[in-house]
Amino acid sequence: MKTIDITQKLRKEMQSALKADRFDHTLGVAYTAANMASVHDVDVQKALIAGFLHDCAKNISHDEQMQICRKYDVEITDIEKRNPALIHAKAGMCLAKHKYDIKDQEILSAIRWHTTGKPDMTDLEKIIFIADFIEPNRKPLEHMDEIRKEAFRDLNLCMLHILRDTLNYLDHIDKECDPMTKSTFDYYSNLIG
Ligand code: DGI
Ligand code: FE
Ligand code: FE
Repeated sequence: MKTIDITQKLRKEMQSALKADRFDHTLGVAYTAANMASVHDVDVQKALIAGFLHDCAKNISHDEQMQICRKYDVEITDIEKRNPALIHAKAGMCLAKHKYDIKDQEILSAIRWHTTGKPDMTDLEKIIFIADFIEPNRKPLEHMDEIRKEAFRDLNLCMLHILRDTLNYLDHIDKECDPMTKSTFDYYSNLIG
């Protein structure tokens, strides 16, 4: 199948798998990621595919998301059990691989890490993480104008900015921070200095 057919097929599959507002968000992420990819010399088709699939498990119940992870031997941490909104990244990677037949490890990894990030990400991983935050349907958070500009200028600086705001936000709403979110922040903080 040609790449254009694959992306159109995934788009249709997401339209039926997701609720209307989540599908709108998904389109926003896919097209934002594609534009960022062309600016940062990353494969545009991979960015589109990862964008379309990044939240593919989002409208499945948390119980079923856990079962999907168990089925494919992907471990769920205690913090994920306490904060099940985190699990859709791992469940999404499983579905991308086994249901939507994605073999590209870089795409699978971008889906896997789109919620917490991780230290030393590839440009594609950073693009999906950032596009998820800045896509046009997102509520305009504080610093959004600046973060949107950074997304097209400096991926590492943009990662740091988003992670700093996310840690502050989690603290503000008294939610437990995943150790990986904190490690990702520390990594980009040290990198930029
Ligand atoms: O799936 P989206 O809504 O598009 O965005 P996302 O994949 O970034 O997931 C957002 C959810 O994940 C939201 O409920 C906040 C939560 N989240 C992200 N990082 C952390 C976190 N929740 C906790 N408890 N700790 C984190 O470090
Ligand atoms: Fe998500
Ligand atoms: Fe998302």
